[in-house]
Amino acid sequence: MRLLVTGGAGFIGANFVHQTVTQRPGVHVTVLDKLTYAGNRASLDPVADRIEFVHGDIADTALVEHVVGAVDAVVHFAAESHNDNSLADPWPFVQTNIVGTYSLLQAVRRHQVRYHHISTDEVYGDLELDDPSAFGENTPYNPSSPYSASKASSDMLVRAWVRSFGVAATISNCSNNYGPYQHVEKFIPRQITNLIDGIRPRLYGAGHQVRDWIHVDDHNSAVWEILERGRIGQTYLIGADGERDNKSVVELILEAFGRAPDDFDHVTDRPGHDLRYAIDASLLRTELGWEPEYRDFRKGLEATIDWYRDNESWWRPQKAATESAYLAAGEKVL
Ligand code: NAD
Ligand code: TDX
Repeated sequence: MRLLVTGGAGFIGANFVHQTVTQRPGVHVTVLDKLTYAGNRASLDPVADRIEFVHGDIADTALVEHVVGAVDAVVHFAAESHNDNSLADPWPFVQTNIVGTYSLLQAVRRHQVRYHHISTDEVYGDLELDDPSAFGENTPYNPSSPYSASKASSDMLVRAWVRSFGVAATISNCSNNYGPYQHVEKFIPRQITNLIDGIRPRLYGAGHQVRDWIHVDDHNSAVWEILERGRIGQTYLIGADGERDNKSVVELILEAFGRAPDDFDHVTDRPGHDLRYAIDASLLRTELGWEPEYRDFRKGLEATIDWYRDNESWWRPQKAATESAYLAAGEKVL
C-alpha cells in the first residue's frame, strides 16, 4: 500500500508514521507537511530513511493533485490545531482546516483514492461537569472555538463528498491526545517543560475543566483499524475512558517531579473555554474490536515526562517563543 500522511511532521502524524513504519513494513509512506511552527522534521528523524517527505501545503491544489495521484490512500492529519492560536488569529484555521481539506477531497475524488479524515471531539461542543452522558457518533455538532468550528466544517465537507461524489472516506473524532513529540504550547508538555525550567505550571482559571485523555499510540492504532476495516461513510469516535480535570493532571505532573500538589499558578482563563469532553467509543470497540493499550494514565504520563526529560534538544528551540506568545496574548497570574 502507498499511503499519504498529511501533517506527518506534527505530533499525532509523526507518531502515526513511526507506528506504521515499525509495524507495517509493506506500507510505503509519503508525508506531506508545510512545516509550520508546529511541524518539526526532527520528529521524523528516526524513520527518515524509510519514508518520502514532501514539503508543501495541503491547500496547494497542483501539488496535492500530484501527490494524491501517486498513492492508494490518504490519512489527513494536517491542521492548525491549537485553540488558543485560533482565538488570536482564526484565518490560518479557515485556510488550512477548511480550504486545505477541500483541496484534498477534490484530489481523492478525481483519483478515487481511499481517504481517512482525522478530527476531534471538540466538534460536539462541551458537556456540563455533572452530565453523565458522553459524545456519540450521532451527537449534534456544536463547536465553540474558531478551531473547533473549522474542524466541524471540514468534517461536513467530507460527509458531503461521500454522499454527493461517492468518495470512499471515513472520519474519526478523537479526544485529547498525550505522548511524545507534542508541541510545548499544549497543556501537558507545557507544564512538564515549565517544571524542567523551574517555572510553576499554569492552570487556566480554576482548572475544573475535564478532558478525556488518550495516549497518541492508542489513537493511531484505532486509525489503522478504521482505515482497514471501517465502513465507508461512517464516523467513529476514538477515546479510552480517560476523563480527568485539568487541576488533577497538574497535580499528577507535580507529584512526578516531587513537588507539592499546590505548587502551580492559576492564570487567565481561555475565553469560551469548553467545560468537559467525554467520548463513548463503543462503536469502535464493538464493531472493529479496538482496545486501548495504555489504560494507566499515571504510567503513560510518567513515560511522557521521561521523554521530555530525555529529548530537551527536540523541544528547547520552541519553548521561549511559546511562552512569550502566551504572555503577549495577555496571560496573567490570577
Ligand atoms: P500539530 O499542530 O502538532 O501538527 C499539525 C501538522 O500539520 C504540523 O506538522 C504542521 O506543519 C502541519 N500543517 C499545518 N498546516 C498545514 C498545511 N496547510 N499544509 C500541510 N501541512 C500543514 O497537530 P496534532 O495535535 O498532531 O493534530 C493532528 C490532527 O489531529 C489535527 O487534524 C487535529 O485536529 C486532530 N486532533 C488532535 C487532537 C490532539 O489532542 N492533539 C485530538 C483530536 C484530534
Ligand atoms: O497552559 C495551559 N493551561 C491550561 O489549563 C494550557 C495550554 C491549557 N490549559 C487547559 C485548557 C484545556 O482545558 O488544559 C486543557 C487542554 O488544553 P490544550 O492542550 O490546549 O487542548 P484542548 O484545547 O483541549 O484541545 C486539544 O484536544 C482536542 C487539542 O489541542 C486539539 O487539537 C484537539 O482537537
